[in-house]
Amino acid sequence: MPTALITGVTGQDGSYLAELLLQQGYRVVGMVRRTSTLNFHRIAHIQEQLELVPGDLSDQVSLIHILEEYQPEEVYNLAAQSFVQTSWNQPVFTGDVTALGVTRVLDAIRIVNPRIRMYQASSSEMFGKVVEVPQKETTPFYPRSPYGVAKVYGHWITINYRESYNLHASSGILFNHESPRRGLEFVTRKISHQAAKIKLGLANELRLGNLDARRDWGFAGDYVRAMWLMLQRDTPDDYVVATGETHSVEQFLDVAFEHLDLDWREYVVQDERFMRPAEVDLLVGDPSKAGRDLGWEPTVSFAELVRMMVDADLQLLRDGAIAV
Ligand code: NAP
Ligand code: F7E
Repeated sequence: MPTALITGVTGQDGSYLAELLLQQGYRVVGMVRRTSTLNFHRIAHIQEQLELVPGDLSDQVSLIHILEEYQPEEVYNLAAQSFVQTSWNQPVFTGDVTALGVTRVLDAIRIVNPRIRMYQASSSEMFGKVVEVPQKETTPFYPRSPYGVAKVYGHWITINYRESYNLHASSGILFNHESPRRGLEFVTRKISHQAAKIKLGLANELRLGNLDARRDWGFAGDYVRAMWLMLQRDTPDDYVVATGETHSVEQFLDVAFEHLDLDWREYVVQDERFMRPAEVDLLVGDPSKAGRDLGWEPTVSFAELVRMMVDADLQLLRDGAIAV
């Protein structure tokens, strides 16, 4: 039975990837950081099948110890300070975890067992102020936030360790991917959750920033499959993972509110607090390399994704569960 280590197992992607690896027969070790309140809600349904181990991307020693103790064949580095807006408030912390954290993981692999295969969670935010449409693996980066800059560092240090030490390290340049497990601060979940509250009479407005931003939004459950496929290849490489379609925040609102027989224009209030110091206006990926080499393709359309999220939030609220 192969062993996989997931950093960021309590996050959106970590939970879907853990499910996938368990289905594939892996022993799944999840690294979790110590928090004063438990935050295992996304993995509660599979917690019994996981081995959770304390560690932190800012703590090199913890990474080395985990690799020595569990001897994984595969490491999926999903942990990061992943919220773009917060990266302006905490730029140094974001750099430490999201950028240098990658070096710590790579170096732990180099020291403990350089045969371990590693996945790095790169991001379409690296393209930022895009210089080419659609964006592909060869498109130059122009990050527009401390988060984007940190991810560019993580991307290049992964390539550097691959070339310097011959590590089997691959980066997935993943475009935005969402699900009912998305954090409430991201725009898609913020919309689906607040729209559901409005429908149920629990709220009467939705405060948002820039409605014109366009993103290539896919379903997280599809995207974790691409991560796994990358590590099954003989040769490590980098892949864009995207749907190839772009939609604006306004179009997301259209589908979400229409699904609830509501008109978002009656509820949405534009709020300066949610505008960013520098915006990424348009992202759309070209996933043809992932299709060709990995046989990967998305299975959930934009409209299906929006409706899935709205339905899940309606259910959550009707059940009286606390949204997290
Ligand atoms: P997420 O829901 O924010 O999860 C982030 C995970 O990282 C959480 O488990 C978090 O733990 C953990 N973490 C944060 N700081 C840590 C630290 N110092 N040490 C150890 N763990 C730490 O993010 P996601 O959406 O699943 O994304 C997964 C990865 O893909 C991230 O690296 C993200 O930047 C990247 N990415 C995401 C997207 C997307 O659209 N979702 C697209 C491209 C790339 P806590 O639960 O304790 O906070
Ligand atoms: O913003 C606009 C906002 O925070 C999307 C992360 O997973 O994907 C994610 O980063 C767009 C931006 O995601 C609000 O200005 C308008 O243009 O949902 P988001 P993101 O910044 O694209 C990438 C690929 C990652 O790698 C990241 O880890 O929506 N927007 N009004 C708003 N955004 C938020 N959050 N809140 C608003 O009220």
